[in-house]
Amino acid sequence: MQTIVLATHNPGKAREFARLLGPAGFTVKTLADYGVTEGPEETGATFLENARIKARAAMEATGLPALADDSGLCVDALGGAPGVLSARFAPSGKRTETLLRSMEGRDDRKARFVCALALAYPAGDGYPDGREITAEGFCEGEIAEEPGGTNGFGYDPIFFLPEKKRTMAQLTPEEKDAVSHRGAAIRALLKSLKGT
Ligand code: ITT
Repeated sequence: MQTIVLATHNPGKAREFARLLGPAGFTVKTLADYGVTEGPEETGATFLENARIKARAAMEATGLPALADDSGLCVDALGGAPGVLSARFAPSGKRTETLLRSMEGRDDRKARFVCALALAYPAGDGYPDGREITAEGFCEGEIAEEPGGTNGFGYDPIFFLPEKKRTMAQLTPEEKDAVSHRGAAIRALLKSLKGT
């Protein structure tokens, strides 16, 4: 069993990682297990840059392989916003409402969830600076007219999946994992890990 620490303070993400990585043979620890309460500043311009910043900081703080996720919602009609600012563009508890308001009267409601993962290893095994494995996943959908469902977290209640005719928050956890950006990114990461 390989132990990895999840470089996230978001409990919604942590739940999804635990259920996706446990069966793949990982022992999953959290930053709280190591008393790390603060994340680094997310100064990257892309999801991938921010994931690498968070993974490296957690690996350095714990000495363990660390997996970070930087993710968000990109809305076509808003020029890709909120994008990397998804966690910061409005106060906590007001984000879905703020986004719905900025979509009022817009016909083009296309949007995608993006998830970038970075797994940073401590130095060793012939890698003096440590090594890093990255992966990305996407999920196409639309911004709903109003929130629906109580599963998941974050923007899930306003992310409508036309093929499922439901919002992400109306899917079961297993259904979300099968179609979500995070599920896709983890499957890609596990595939590259197998190849190393
Ligand atoms: P960490 O940096 O500690 O991991 P965070 O919540 O700050 O936690 P991000 O900077 O990656 O993480 O921001 C992601 C934002 O996108 C945040 O507002 C989430 O609620 C939202 N988001 C990401 N994945 C999502 C998902 O599967 N469903 C709904 N919203 C999601």
